[in-house]
Amino acid sequence: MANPSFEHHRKLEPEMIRKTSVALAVAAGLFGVAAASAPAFAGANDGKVELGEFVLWDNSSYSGPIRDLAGGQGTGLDNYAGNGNFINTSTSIDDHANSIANYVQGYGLKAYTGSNLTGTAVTVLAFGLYNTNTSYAYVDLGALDNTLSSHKYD
Ligand SMILES: [Ca+2]
Ligand SMILES: [Ca+2]
Repeated sequence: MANPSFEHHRKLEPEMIRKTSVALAVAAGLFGVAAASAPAFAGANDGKVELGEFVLWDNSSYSGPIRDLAGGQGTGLDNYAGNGNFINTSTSIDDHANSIANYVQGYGLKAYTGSNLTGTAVTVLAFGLYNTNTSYAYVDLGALDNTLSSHKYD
């Protein structure tokens, strides 16, 4: 059942989504050789948004301090409390995310307001997917701003 609190707050930004896709395609084309020789998951927790990551921002509109987590089934953080801060800040990711995006292709997740996958859940689709009520990216979390505390991939 759709969470009515998101109906009026969620705003898809297809223009940004297209730009991101183009940027990734261009980077892959220009730096394909270098990328191919890099470790597969070297990019997590480096503050750069990359495919294969679940990304949290302190502020809405994908702005402010960022934390890029390893994504996919069986990986990534389940509980945010005690598991670090936004990159180069002293702000815990726990209860501070205002925008989120899943850059993992083929796998969605649920993010929860409580630790250990409790409380109210936000459904986050696999990278690039969105429909009327859910998306792979949320420009803000409405009533759930600054509340997320855990997540798990489907
Ligand atoms: Ca990264
Ligand atoms: Ca915040």
